[in-house]
Amino acid sequence: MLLQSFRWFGPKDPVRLSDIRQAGATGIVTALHQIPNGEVWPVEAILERKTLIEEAGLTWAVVESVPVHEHIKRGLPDRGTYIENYKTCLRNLGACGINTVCYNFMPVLDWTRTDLAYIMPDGSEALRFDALAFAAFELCILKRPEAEYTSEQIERAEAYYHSLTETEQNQLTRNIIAGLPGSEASFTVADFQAALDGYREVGDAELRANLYEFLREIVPVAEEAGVCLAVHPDDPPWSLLGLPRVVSTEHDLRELLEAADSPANGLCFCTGSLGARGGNDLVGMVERLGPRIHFLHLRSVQREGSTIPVSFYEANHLEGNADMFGVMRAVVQQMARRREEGRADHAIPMRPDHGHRMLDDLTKSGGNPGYTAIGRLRGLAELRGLELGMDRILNG
Ligand code: CS2
Ligand code: MN
Repeated sequence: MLLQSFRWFGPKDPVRLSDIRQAGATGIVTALHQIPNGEVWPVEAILERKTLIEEAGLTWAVVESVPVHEHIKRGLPDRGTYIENYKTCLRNLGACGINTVCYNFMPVLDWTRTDLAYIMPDGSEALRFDALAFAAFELCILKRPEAEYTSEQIERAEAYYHSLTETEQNQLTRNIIAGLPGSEASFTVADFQAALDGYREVGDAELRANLYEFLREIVPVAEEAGVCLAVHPDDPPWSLLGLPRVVSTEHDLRELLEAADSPANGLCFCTGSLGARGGNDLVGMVERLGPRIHFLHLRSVQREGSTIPVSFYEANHLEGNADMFGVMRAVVQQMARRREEGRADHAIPMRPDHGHRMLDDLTKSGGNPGYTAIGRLRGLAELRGLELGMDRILNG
């Protein structure tokens, strides 16, 4: 069965470990967010966090994430120091018995949404990416000189921008650049443009080369340390603001796996991120790439069009565009195959990723958008039921 997990942002997270235990998860997904990107995670700090989790009757299943320093992504001359620090982190985590490490390779921005409180017909709140709002940010707030839009798109974006109050314009900016939960950076508009400028010389080919070089460096260390790497896909899975993105499609994932062909070089299969791109065949991807999936993020999005960039909102876990039944079938089959092969990692860690803000959580202030307790509890409960039914039907 899946190793049912919940993300926890550490002692400051308003969702407590005891809440997570009551939600029925046994695994914790967390990171030492207090340590700046690029620095080594000391063994003592790892053990301190691990003890906290175990004292609550849970296990630290996955590290999400050990962030990759921008100088590695940009391929700057001093990247060697950051790569060495990354290797030390992997060795330290492995020595503490933590065996799955998630990371992403998105330049500048981690996951991106324009609306963090999109009201659903049932009154709950979802996260949403609106392509028009994003264009308004790019054209009217950031005023990115090289932005590529047709004159009709520009007209619509400008009209949208002018329909917003000043508070709404500021909120849109904050939603995009102030850093969503789990992202390691937060910007002002001026810093943000400077961060984008850092990628002037880094296109698709360069970013791929930097990623594959990074993997060839760290995968042998991960193998030795007994750690499995799990790359999180781009969210949304297409280029934003002229930045390259190279972990968006099945082709990208295959190329990445081949760049360092070891079981330690694997995937965090996020159905929500990959599913925002209609061309990604989620079920087929689990069937074809399954042996290298080390971590699962299960959630669904509802797309509102078909041409990229498409608008979408985060749907309930069993609704929206993702064929969650088909994905779960392929996952349950993959785990059965692993048991037959005697693989130790047959219980794949899975978290319901995000959830809607609902019920009592609507009256609470603060908290991490997408990471309120009750919406994720609902997601986990639905996914757990789906898995149990699937497992009984397929495996008896
Ligand atoms: C997000 C990200 O969609 C997601 O899972 O919560 O923070 C994600 O965890 C990171 O990009 C992974 O490195
Ligand atoms: Mn995800």
